[in-house]
Amino acid sequence: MRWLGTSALFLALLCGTALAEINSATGGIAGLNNGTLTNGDGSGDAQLAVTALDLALVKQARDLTGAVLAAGANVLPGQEIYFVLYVDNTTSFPVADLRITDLIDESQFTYVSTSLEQTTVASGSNDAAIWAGTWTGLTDGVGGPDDAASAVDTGGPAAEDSITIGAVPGQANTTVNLSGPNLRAYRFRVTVN
Ligand SMILES: [Ca+2]
Ligand SMILES: [Ca+2]
Repeated sequence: MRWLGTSALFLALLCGTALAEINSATGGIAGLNNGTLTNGDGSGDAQLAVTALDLALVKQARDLTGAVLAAGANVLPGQEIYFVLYVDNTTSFPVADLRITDLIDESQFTYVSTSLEQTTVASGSNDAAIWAGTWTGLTDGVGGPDDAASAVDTGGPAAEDSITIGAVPGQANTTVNLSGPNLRAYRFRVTVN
């Protein structure tokens, strides 16, 4: 028996600043008209400071029924669980070039091949509503003209361990944009080692 508390700590660490570079989401607000750039000489009617939209990335562990697993929940070797990653664009602006990277700790989990999926639901959707979304399959393969996500084996045990979504350098998929207000969720399955 394994305590998911170990995994939950792992998740928390992944979302912390120490390891933010391996589990992070970024996106820009598209379509802002910078008058300065439009006129090219600084005489435009507006000069906008464009800052990246601060998107919170949430990572959850769930059982196969979609129930969110709390820290301290028991999981058993051989049991399959889901990891869900989602970002909620609460604004009315589209987010352009969303990128997410998630590295699987292969000492604890083994990726289940071809289990990547995505859904888009209304901003503010709760855990149940996210799970009830219409999930569309994504391939493990990398790059256009494939789809928006991939899973790659970068070493260690012979299973995929690097999950990327969007145009992440080095494991680039098609560019991901997210209109607002919408919540985009991705999920994949792993087996507990
Ligand atoms: Ca793919
Ligand atoms: Ca591997």
